[in-house]
Amino acid sequence: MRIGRLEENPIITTNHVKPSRPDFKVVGVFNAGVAAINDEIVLLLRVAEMPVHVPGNSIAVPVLNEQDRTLEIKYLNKNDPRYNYEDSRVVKEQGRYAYLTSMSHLRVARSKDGVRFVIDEYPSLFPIDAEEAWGIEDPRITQLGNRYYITYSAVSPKGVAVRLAVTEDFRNFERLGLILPPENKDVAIFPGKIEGKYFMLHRPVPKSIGSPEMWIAESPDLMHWGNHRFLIGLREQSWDNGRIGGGAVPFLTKDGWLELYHGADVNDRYCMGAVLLDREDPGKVLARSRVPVLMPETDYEMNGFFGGVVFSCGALLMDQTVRMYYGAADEVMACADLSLADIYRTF
Ligand code: MAN
Repeated sequence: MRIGRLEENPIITTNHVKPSRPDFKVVGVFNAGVAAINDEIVLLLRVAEMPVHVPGNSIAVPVLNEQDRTLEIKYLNKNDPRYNYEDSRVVKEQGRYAYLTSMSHLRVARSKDGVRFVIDEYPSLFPIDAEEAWGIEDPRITQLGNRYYITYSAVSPKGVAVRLAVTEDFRNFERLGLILPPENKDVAIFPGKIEGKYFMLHRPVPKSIGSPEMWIAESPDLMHWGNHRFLIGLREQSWDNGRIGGGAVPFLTKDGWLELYHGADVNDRYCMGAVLLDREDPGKVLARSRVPVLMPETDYEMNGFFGGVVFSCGALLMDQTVRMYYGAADEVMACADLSLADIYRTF
């Protein structure tokens, strides 16, 4: 097997995805969760959309109307001095997020070879209520028996919270509810109980004191989480000195749990790194990448909706190789095969 980025990259682009409504266009298909089911590889894609028709001098932002749960488009004046449009992902007002510029839903794509995907025509999970009014994002999929648990970011003016859903076939989904209040994201549940308990990685975003860093928590039932512990933090003068968070769902190797996490620097350049956690106590860190495992380099990683980003929500371990699916430049899906040996060399 050839190690490195797939030659077919990017494997899914916005042209491959049908908008959820005729007056919308797809601006990003990225940060997908991944699962192996029967003889197929399933990606649960984050699909970001924007209105097609935008009157001159304005920005159109899609939001879910909290009362009647229909989609509404708000028009903001580009010259309105209250708003700052410098970040393509968000509209800021006095330094805070006033709106997102796109709305995301989750959509299934299926493949026999893990490279060529057939994408569903319709959303699998679409924002449904006040806590999802600005969209749902960045799913991570954990298989437990024949059930696939999906954690995702529920974004609304109340903040970014974490919700849980479950499916057995990626056709019917059941929403189980909120597992972490705002602001938190980047949740990945470990694929199996450890010493009788479920574990998850999460990433709170402290507002007055502290930084966006990785924590770990335990649960008896996947819904109630406690015994929160700090896991790893930012490192000054490093590629991960801005914000870090869980990426792919951790998987077990003979050396312990391997987690591929994302780290951004203070200039919002997102790389992927690795952290090795103890098999019996995943709150114990055994090793961490000094240098990234993957950093934005190719054209599709450097240029796009938000350039300079590689961001994984899921990977599959195949013998000594890790097939990592990742969003590139917040716009397309890509894939890289990484050898365990190469990952360990970053420690
Ligand atoms: C960040 C980015 C965006 C995302 C918002 C809200 O700005 O990750 O892609 O839409 O947070 O979660």
